[in-house]
Amino acid sequence: MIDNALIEAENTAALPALRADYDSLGERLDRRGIDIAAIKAQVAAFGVAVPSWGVGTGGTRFARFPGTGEPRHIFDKLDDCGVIQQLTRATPTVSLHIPWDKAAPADLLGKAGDLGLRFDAMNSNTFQDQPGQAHSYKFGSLSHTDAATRQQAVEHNLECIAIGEALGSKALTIWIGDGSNFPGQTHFTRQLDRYLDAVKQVYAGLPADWRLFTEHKMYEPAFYSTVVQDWGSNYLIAQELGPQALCLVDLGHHAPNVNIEMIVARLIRFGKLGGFHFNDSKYGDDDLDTGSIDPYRLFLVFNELVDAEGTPGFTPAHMLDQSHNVTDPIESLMVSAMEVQRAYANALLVDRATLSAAQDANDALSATTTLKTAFRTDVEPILAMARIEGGGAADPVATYRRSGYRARVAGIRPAVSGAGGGIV
Ligand code: LRH
Ligand code: MN
Ligand code: MN
Repeated sequence: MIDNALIEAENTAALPALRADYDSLGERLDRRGIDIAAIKAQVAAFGVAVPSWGVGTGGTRFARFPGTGEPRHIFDKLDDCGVIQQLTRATPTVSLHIPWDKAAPADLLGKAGDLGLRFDAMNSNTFQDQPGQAHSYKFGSLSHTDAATRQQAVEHNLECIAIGEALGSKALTIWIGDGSNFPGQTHFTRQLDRYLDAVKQVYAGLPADWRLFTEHKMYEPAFYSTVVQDWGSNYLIAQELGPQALCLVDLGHHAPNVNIEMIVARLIRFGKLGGFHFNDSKYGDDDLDTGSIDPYRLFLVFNELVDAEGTPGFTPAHMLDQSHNVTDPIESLMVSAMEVQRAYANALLVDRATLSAAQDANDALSATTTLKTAFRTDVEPILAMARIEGGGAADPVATYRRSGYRARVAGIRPAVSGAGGGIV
């Protein structure tokens, strides 16, 4: 972890300028009828889960170029997640991927407890074969033509639930790569029926207070058709499964130019929005840092979420899902978590009465300007003040760099080879 004395020293140096910026922003928001302290409290209470797989350097199917001090196993990963939370105070939970993160639950709980972390949704993995596995997922998992392969995938998901129960998790996210690469390779309907039959067996194993998130993705690794390819199929699946099944929206899993914020609004309207995998993309499932390409889109998603706040039973899960190839993953994840918080804070500033009136009066210009006014407000002083008051750092990346954490762990964690490709 980072030395708290360093955090305090850096914060003390930053505080006079930050206080002036915060007060000035407070005055300006006050003129708009907004209480800055209330926004700060909402930001402070907001958290986004770190994906355990995000703290290692990612890779593409062409190559992986590891950084120094790569985490060796889940306990190193949790250490890195602990640093992210310590400095940002925006990431109190970690989302695990099984079997990548398999370890004795008591050890995982003990480590997380030491770091002040808890566990968010569990993720199953039936898109890769594991050593010693009886049946291959080359031609699918939960939708495979072979019943024994489907059964193996069902049992893996049930095992993920069992591990999650021991860890205090309350949700399972299922993403499958099942699909086809050639027209005619699979029968669309029979393949979906097999998937539904298998996923119903997983659903039947859910504890009463758990949720099942099904995650859609348009393509990749299947390049002609994918079983759970879009939000429409995902919605129909969740509907058929039952009330504990909800749809997970990964921002990178849509066709180019798709109106994601409108999908979010639709899923909210029908009570089926389960949560998010935040990231950003330019072309496909690029897994780039959240808000790095299109921060306005992220804001528009949060505009829908804030609009729906207070709807009974509306508690979407917020998780990051990114792959870091050219940055220090800890830095990327810290900045991304803060981008998510920023989008939330900006969305809280939307003057909803003015927006509604403009919508009802068909005043398109005034409506869109109302959103832009909120989006353009620099909320950084609110985020920084919430961080400092929560025990985090005014400038997490600067403090992290000064701490020498990466060099320190590089001394303990052996260098790894980048030979071969990587998927995440
Ligand atoms: C699939 C996905 C899914 C997986 C993760 C590693 O592209 O978004 O969430 O679990 O990547
Ligand atoms: Mn995802
Ligand atoms: Mn993805």
